[in-house]
Amino acid sequence: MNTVITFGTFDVLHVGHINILERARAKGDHLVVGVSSDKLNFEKKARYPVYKENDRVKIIKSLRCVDQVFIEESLELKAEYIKQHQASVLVMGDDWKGRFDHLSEFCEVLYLARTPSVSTSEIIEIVKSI
Ligand code: C2G
Repeated sequence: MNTVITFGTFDVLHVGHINILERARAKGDHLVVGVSSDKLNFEKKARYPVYKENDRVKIIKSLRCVDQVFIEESLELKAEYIKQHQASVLVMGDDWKGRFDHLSEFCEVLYLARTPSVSTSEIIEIVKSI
């Protein structure tokens, strides 16, 4: 089995999320997704996601391209998660370029181009303004 692992908040799911998950899955034959916890998001972005972690997990789990989902409790545990899931590839969007290069001692590290012109924060702003 060639396991690919990726991480994200995946709040207010949009096509950019689907694109990266489908492209990540195509790098192997089993895709494991670490969905970041509400607490981790608050620490990272000083706000809670719109959708709660259990709902975000349920949504991501329901996607055809996703095989397994767990909650990412800390940004610092990536090496442990990679080993635990025996991942051979880590995929991240290129907004994280360079940030996880040190993990190449455990698996291949790939940064894929983000989908332009769509983001959760922009969707939140649009909805607020309606
Ligand atoms: N993404 C993308 N194109 C967009 C928006 C997002 O390819 N237009 C990708 C991001 O690059 C990321 C994934 O979708 O790889 C999830 O994005 P976020 O939910 O914004 O995740 P983030 O808050 O960056 O959390 O441990 C790392 C974090 O958990 C990543």
